[in-house]
Amino acid sequence: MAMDLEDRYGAHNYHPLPVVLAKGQGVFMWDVEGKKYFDFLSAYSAVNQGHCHPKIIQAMIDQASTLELTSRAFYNNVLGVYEKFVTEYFGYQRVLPMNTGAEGDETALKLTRKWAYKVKGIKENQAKIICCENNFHGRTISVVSMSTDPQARNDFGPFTPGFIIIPYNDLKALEKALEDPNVAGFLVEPIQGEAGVFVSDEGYLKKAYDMCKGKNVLFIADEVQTGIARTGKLLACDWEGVRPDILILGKALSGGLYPISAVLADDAIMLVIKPGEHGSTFGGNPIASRVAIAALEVIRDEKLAENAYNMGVIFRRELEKMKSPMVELVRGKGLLNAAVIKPVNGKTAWDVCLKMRDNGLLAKPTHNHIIRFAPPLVINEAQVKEAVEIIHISLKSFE
Ligand code: IF1
Repeated sequence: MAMDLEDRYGAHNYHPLPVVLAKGQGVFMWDVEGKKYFDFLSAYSAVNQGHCHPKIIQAMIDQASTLELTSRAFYNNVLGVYEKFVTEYFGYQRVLPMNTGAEGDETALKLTRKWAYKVKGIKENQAKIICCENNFHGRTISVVSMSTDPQARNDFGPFTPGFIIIPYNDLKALEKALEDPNVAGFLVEPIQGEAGVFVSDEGYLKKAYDMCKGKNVLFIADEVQTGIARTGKLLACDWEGVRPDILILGKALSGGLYPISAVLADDAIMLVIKPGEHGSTFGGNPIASRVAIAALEVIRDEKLAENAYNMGVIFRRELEKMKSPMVELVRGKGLLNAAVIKPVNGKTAWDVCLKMRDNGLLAKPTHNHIIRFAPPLVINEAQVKEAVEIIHISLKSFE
């Protein structure tokens, strides 16, 4: 019924796994028939704090019934409190609040270009931004202009110019691209999510950062998916002690309740944008502000970065112990993991996901042969082991 309705009345821009969900709590979701599942997608890492976290829900209810939206035409009594909180939390001087991750990336691109002209002294319309092959930064025209994925890009041209695309995890290519004096920024995902949880070599981010500094180029990190404790540190860049010049956050900044994104930077960068030059009706609204504070408090109070690290170690170890002929490789950091699936008897990652669904665990394939495993960060050891058992039984059924 729900599937028919979506199929009949919705645009066909998705191909969901056939399961109709009706309820979520912590690491679990339930379908319309009451069947319980482990959530191993976490809404693409938006639900790091677990489904329906009571503290975040309460913040939302309180604010929604007090003051929901003022627009930025006026001040409200919550936004400033959030701005102080979030900047101190991540160690930046300023924040620019938006809604979706793609908007966060767009904001970072605009900020970088403005900075190029106002501060770096690049000639009008000449600024370039380096990005990486197989990136995923969202769905807007400018963002897909950076994409190398035909599905994301094809037939959406003409594209926004001004991007240099280099291979990910390739410092030589970066060095060469940085020779262009019109380069203003380097935009990178610390771990490439859509590409199939592709973890860069140790030291890549730090060296890339240093190379950017050497050329007065902004290092811009898209931590929309990797940020907020997912990889076992608050930010994935923390693994290499890199502090991005511009930091983009989204998804779990709200714990999944609401689209909230943020761009963080210091004065010298952020203040190049003046009143009227950028914004959003809903960005930084009172509900979002309160929800984001609560969501970040939960991350800190429940030590979710630490838990993500510990549970990730156990998860990868247990998955590798299975020695399934269908699992070619397990990779990831913290609780952002993927298994590369080798088809057996014509059965692909999609079939494995259907089988896992039948056995009570929800995950989604990416690129036909990779399954992403990213449960909410509140998962405990017994639950990790139970989930791995479900994965094990599911894989075994194809042998
Ligand atoms: C979809 C993947 C995940 C992102 C990074 C920005 C955005 C995303 C690093 C844009 C969004 C999503 C959106 C989701 C699928 C998804 C995804 F499979 F494509 F790769 F998470 F892994 N930067 N990622 O990962 O954020 O505008 O969507 O809020 O359905 O398109 P958004």
